[in-house]
Amino acid sequence: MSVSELFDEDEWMPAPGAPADEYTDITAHVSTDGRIARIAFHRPEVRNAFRPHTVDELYRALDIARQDPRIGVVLLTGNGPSAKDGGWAFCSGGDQRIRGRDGYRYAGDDAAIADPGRSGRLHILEVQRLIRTMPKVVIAVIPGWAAGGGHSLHVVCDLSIASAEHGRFKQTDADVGSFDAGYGSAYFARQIGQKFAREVFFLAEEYSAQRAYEMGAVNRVVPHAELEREAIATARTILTKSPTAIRMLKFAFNAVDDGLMGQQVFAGEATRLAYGTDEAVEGRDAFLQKREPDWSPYPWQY
Ligand code: S0N
Repeated sequence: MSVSELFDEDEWMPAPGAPADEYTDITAHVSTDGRIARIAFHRPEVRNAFRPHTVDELYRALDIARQDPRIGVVLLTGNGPSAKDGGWAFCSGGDQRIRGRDGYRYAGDDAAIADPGRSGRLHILEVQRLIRTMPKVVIAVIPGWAAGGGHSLHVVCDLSIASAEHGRFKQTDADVGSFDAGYGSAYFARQIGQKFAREVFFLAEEYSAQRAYEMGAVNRVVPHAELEREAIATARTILTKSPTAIRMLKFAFNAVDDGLMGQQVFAGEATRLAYGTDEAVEGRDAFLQKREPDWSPYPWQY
């Protein structure tokens, strides 16, 4: 398998700033016109479970996409299928083989083991916050299992599109003694309602893509072979919209659940817009020119 069975080589090129061969646990591409990013877990033999190194790479690739002004949509997916058994996964959460008492150990990563400050980090939560606060639309493209922390990642993405045949959902946190007490659970309940969300966590049962759609947990269910084509088409529709309107809408949707952090992010965008007005320029110029500002051209509008 080069990248993934669903990967269309004609659509993608390696992401700038991070050549594909620099990554081991993920792949990162941009569309040939540079406007869509495709970032994928690349550990299909463990259902795309993430270890700390995976999370480091994921954060880096997402942050590169965040800073690229041409990119408006990020597709987050999982490569597959597994060469071992043909199974498909979006992501099965934290790699349980290297979980330690203090979080996640850097198994096999000598530099990190030598740096105690890096051990035991649960920095997948930093990835969740990056997805939440990046002014781009992030779409979870789910070709197989979304389980545990992988389920939480799809929850925090702006949209979710799942494979009809292989898309599977299961929140196993309580089976393995972990609990995503933030976006993965409380925000999930905002999406699908308290009863459904508690059922998903407390029973840890398996749900098909169709059932997840009926609960309101995914936006679209499409034939497996069509999954990435549909995701690209969805991204292209979003790219026809006003970038400013989309970013303000994303932060408006977030703000009500994100407390002061949500208000801060939204207000930062409002300030950026205000800086573009003559009124704000007058305030800046008055200070620099050591004079009183002249607000007379700017009425107290109602
Ligand atoms: C995904 C499941 C349901 C798939 O079942 P299936 O298809 O029967 O495949 P398996 O035979 O079970 O798996 C195939 C091979 O892959 C290995 N594997 C699968 N998942 C993992 C994993 N998470 N870690 C390590 N290995 C994994 C299998 O062992 C098997 O290997 P072989 O072939 O060698 O036997 C099923 O696999 C499953 O239930 N997986 C475990 C899901 C899980 O419990 N994940 C962890 C949940 N917790 C977290 O993710 C916490 C993450 C976190 O860091 C966090 C911290 C604080 C706050 C929030 C979070 C958060 O994000 O949640």
